[in-house]
Amino acid sequence: MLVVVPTEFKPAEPNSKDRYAIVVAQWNQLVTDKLLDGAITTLLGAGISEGLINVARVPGSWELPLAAQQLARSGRYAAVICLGVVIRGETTHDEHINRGVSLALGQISLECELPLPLGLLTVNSLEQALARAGGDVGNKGSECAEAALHMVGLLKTMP
Ligand code: DLZ
Repeated sequence: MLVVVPTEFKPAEPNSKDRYAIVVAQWNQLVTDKLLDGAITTLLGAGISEGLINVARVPGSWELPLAAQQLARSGRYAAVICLGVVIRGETTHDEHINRGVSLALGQISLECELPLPLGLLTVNSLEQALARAGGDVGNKGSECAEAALHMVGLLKTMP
């Protein structure tokens, strides 16, 4: 039997005054546009108005961290959602991009004390990417927006 009831931090409801940034890569735009749609739809569904959602398009996933860092440091945003798609090719470029971008975004998140959900699809094919952008495996852009809302709300309730 549970004798002690622990205090659990529950995410606060989304604040309709919070501003959200989305950085999205233009490489594989067929897919990243769907991720972007998913993220925006989820934020709108949570009561965040269109005017408080800012989008920055960068050339490729490699450029996500620099743009995300500038937005995060501005202090204007509750979270910066990062979206990109890296498809494995004949060389190991994908591994370098994936590792570098993931590490950099993680560092920015900790340094800026801001949620930076990682919506970087690291896939073997376009089919796998499409499946994760509104197909059989859901929409990772939408999931990132959910993660952003959750973390923003959770951090508000924690010391
Ligand atoms: C160069 C490159 C390659 C080969 N593949 C991808 C990819 O699959 N996904 C992606 O988002 N970006 C790719 N890029 C572009 C790099 O991210 C970057 O934009 C360029 O190297 C310029 O810095």
